[in-house]
Amino acid sequence: MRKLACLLMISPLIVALSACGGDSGTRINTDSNPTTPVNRNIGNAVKTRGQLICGVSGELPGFSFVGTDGKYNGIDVDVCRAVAAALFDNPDAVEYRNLNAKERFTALQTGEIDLLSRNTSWTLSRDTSVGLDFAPVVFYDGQAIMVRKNSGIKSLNDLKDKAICAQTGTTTEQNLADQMRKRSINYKPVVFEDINITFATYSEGRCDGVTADRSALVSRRTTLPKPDDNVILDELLSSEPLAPAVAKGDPQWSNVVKWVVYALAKAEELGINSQNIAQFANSNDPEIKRFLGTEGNLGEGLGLTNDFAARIVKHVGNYGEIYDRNLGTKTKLNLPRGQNQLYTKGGLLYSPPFR
Ligand SMILES: N[C@@H](CCC(=O)N[C@@H](CS)C(=O)NCC(=O)O)C(=O)O
Repeated sequence: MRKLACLLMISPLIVALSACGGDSGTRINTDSNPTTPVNRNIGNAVKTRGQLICGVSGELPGFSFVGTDGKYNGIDVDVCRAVAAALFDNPDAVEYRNLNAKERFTALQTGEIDLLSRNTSWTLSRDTSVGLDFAPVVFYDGQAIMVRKNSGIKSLNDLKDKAICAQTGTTTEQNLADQMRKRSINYKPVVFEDINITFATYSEGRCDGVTADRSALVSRRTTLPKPDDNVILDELLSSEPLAPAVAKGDPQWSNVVKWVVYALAKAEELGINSQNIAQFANSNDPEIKRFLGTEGNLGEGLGLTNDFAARIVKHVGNYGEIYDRNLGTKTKLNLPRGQNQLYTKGGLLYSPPFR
């Protein structure tokens, strides 16, 4: 799957390639209406199969990675687990497929995967010409650059004529080109399809810097031989709202994934977590009753059981629990919540009403 496509080229050519778009080769519905619905019922197919097929990276600690126990973990993995919990009352009913940046959209469009939960930025063209339906953002991010501490590089301007490693098929590659063009800075892009080769090339000193989503740099820095010898520059090159996605054309399935993600934030807002959920079983609060499915029939509208949100929280936890165990201050990544805090605490996470 993960074929190396190393391109070490001079800047103008690679900028021209980037301008063609990191999503090339993945477009669907090239007719005049790219959003023509595809007649599918993915939710039913998943239920019949008894297992969700989830596309992840598998190469990013904190997001999706295979741990020493041989099991996948990470915030992206927990989104897959939450969907499986909602469908099957079993978070383990998931088969994971590792996908690099270039492969990910095709896998969704061809139906190889049911859900893409893989540090993917929501953009206009991915919504339209690539034919994706994004669920709510699970991690608000931005692009950054990592350099060696002893390099003396302090900003993008210091990267003039330097080699910068990046992964192809990403917004990363495009944003770097935009930012350098905006500043009229010449640089040498060194791009690969494979994340391990991207970071190994940087680590071997063949690139002066490596660029990716800031969270991915924090994540991959933990895998470098001497993490502390590397520094992530403060300057952000873009906004990267990372969200799960499904193939366009199946509103019911899209709604399922969307409301599973909202349920994670809503549970945190309501103060319901995996440890205390039992205490809410007899709650008199109508909002909590609807959320847990002890009253009303919100789940049925999604083709799920009315207790779908309770299943998610019971098995996977609320957003805060997921964040803390994968990315929080007690983990190697040690990422402060920042924008990924609930709106009630100054962040951007906000669930519409469960009503
Ligand atoms: N969020 C950006 C970048 C996503 C991306 O693929 N980043 C790379 C660079 S760290 C990555 O995660 N690769 C993992 C892999 O190929 O498995 C996008 O959606 O284009």
